[in-house]
Amino acid sequence: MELHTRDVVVGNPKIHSGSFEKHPKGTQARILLSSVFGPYAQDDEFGSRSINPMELYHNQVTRAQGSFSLRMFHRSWGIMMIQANISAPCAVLDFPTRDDFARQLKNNHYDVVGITGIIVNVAKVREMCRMTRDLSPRSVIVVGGHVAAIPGIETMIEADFIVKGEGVSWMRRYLGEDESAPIRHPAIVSGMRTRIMGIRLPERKGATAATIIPSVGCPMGCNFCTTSAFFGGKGKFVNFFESGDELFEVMSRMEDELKVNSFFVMDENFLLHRERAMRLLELMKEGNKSWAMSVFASANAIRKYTMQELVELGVSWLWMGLESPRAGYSKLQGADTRELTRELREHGIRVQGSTIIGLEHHTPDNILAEIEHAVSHDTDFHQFMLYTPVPGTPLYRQMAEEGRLLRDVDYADVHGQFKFNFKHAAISREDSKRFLDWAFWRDFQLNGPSLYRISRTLMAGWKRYKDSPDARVRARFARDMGRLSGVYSSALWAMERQFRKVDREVSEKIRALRREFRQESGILSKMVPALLGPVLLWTTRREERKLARGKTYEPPTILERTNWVEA
Ligand code: B12
Ligand code: SF4
Repeated sequence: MELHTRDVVVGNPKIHSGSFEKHPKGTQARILLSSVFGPYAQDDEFGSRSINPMELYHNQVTRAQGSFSLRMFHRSWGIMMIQANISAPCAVLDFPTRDDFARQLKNNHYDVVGITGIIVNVAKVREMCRMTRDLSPRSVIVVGGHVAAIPGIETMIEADFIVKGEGVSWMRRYLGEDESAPIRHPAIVSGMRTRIMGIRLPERKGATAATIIPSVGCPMGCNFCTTSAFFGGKGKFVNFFESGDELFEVMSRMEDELKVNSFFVMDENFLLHRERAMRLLELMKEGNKSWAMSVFASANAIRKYTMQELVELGVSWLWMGLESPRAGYSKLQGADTRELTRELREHGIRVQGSTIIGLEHHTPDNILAEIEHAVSHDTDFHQFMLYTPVPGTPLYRQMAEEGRLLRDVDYADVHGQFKFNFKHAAISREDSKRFLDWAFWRDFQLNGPSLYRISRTLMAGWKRYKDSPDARVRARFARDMGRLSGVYSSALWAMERQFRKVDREVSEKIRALRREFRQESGILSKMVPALLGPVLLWTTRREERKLARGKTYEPPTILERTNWVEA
C-alpha cells in the first residue's frame, strides 16, 4: 500500500476539484467528518511511522529529550471548524482505529463522508475511501486538508470531491448554506493527555489553553511553506476574523465556555497583522483581560512591536522561524534573531525556535556551524525540520523542473523528520538524517531540558513584572508563578538529580534556578519539592525505562455529534 511520488499519473484526473452541484438533501444531509485512522506511532503498510507520532512536541521539537519530552495530542481542528459552521447533522470522528471507522459506516447512514488528511496520510485516505465505497456505497466521499495538494491525487484515491484550500466555505456551499456567513468558532481545548517526566497532567477545566484560529494561510509565501501555498500562496490567506473586535468577541466567548485565560493562537503569522493585534490589545485593556497568548510570528513581524506591547498583549509563547541568516528569507530581513530571542526571554516570553536543516547553501563543511548558531539562540524549545519540497509548494515545482525530486520516496516519509526527498547539491540523503538528529541532540545537550528552560523564562518574567504598573500583566505572571512554582521547583529538584550523572554543568544550572524559585515563591511551594520532587524523580526514571522498551503513546478516539437526531 505504499504510495510513491512516481504513482502520480498527471493529466488523467478523475475529478476536478471545485466544480460541483450542491448535495440534493442540502442541510438535511448527514455528514461524517473523520481524521485518518491510527495507531500512528508505529510502522505500518498505511504510512504510519514510529518516527512520526501524532504528537507535536515529541514528533518535531523535544523528541531527543527522553522522559523530559513534552507529550500531548491536538484535535483535528480543520474538521471541528467545519462541523461548527454547518447546520446539517454532523459527526466528527477523531483518531479512530480502522475498526472504529468501519463501525461508524456500518451502524449509521451517512450521506457525506468527509476525510481529512495531510500528505503523509495519503495511503490511509485511500484506504478510507475504499472502505467507504465498500461499506457505505451511497455516501458521497469528500477529501480535504493538505493531502489534496498532491499533484494527481485524483488518480490515487476514489473520492467524489477533493477540496483544495479552505473547507468551511466549500462545505457550506455544498450544503446550500450561506458561505459568507460569519464564522462560528468551536470551543477547542488546545492539547490533551499531556505527559512529562512520566506523569500525565490532570485535565482540569480551564487549565489548558483554548485554541483560536483567526486565519489560515500566510501572505509571506516562503518557497517551502505548505500552509502558505495551500491557501493561495504569496500575498494571500483566508481571514476568519478580520478585526480585533471580532477576535476579542471570540476569545471572550471561549473564556466563558472553557473557563480559560490563555489561548493558543493558530495563525501562521499572528503579529504580521498589527492593526488587528493592537485593536485587540485596546479591548483587552478596556475589558481588564489578563490573557496569555501563544502565537506564531516571523522575526520581522515581531520587530513591529515594542517589548512592552508584546507583554501587554499577553504574548507568553512565541514560535519563530530561525532559518539561517544566509538563506535570505524576507521574514528575517534585518533581524538579529539571537539578540531578539534573548530580549524576549528576559521579558518572560518563552521562545520556540524553528530551524531548517539542509538548506540549499548547507554543506557538510558548514552545517555543523549553522546548527551551532541555531542552538546558540538558547530558545525554550527548538524545532528542527529538514528542508523539504512538499507537493503544492513553489519549492516542489522548482525541484520537479530541475529534476531533483527523488522519485522512489514514499509520501509517508515526506514529513521533514526522516530523510531528504530530493537531491541536495552537497548533502546525501543518509547524511540529512544524521545532521537532523545531531541538531536535536546538540540542542538538548547544550541547553538542557525544555522544562528547565521555560521555568527559567518564567522566573525572568516574574522578576521583571511582579511589580508592573499594569495590573493585568502583574496578574498574569502572578498566576503562572502561583500555579506553577511548586510544580516547577519539584520538577527542577528531580531534574537536577537526574542530570548529575549525565551532565554536571546542566545540573548546576538547574540547581541555581531552583534556588531562585525558593527565594521568590511562597511557603507552600518551598515545601512541595521535598515531597513531590522524589516522586517525579521516580516517575522520570520509570518513564526512561518504558521508553527504552519502545513505549509509544496514541491519542484517544473521540466522537462528537452536532444537530444530531437519530435516524
Ligand atoms: C495541529 C497540527 C498538527 C497536529 C495534528 C493534529 C491532528 N489531529 O491531525 C500534530 C501536532 C500532531 C501534527 C503532526 C504533524 N504534522 Co501537522 N500541523 C498542524 C498545524 C499546526 C495546524 C493544523 C490546523 O488545525 N490548522 C487550522 C485548520 C483550520 O486548517 P486545516 O487543518 O488546513 O483545515 C482547513 C482546510 O485544510 C480544509 N480541510 C481540512 N480538512 C478537511 C476535510 C474536508 C472534508 C474538507 C472539505 C476540507 C478540509 O478546511 C479547513 C478549514 O479551512 C498545521 C499548520 C497549519 N497552520 O495548518 C500543521 C501541518 C498540517 N502539519 C504538517 C506536518 C508535515 C505534520 C507532521 C508530518 C509533522 C512532523 N513531521 O513532525 C506530523 C504528522 C502526524 C501524523 N502522523 O499524521 C504540515 C502538512 C504538510 C502537508 N502538505 O501535508 C502542516 C501544514 C505544517 C507545515 N506547514 O508544514 N500536526
Ligand atoms: S513566514 Fe512562516 S508561515 Fe509564513 S510563509 Fe514563511 S514559513 Fe510560511
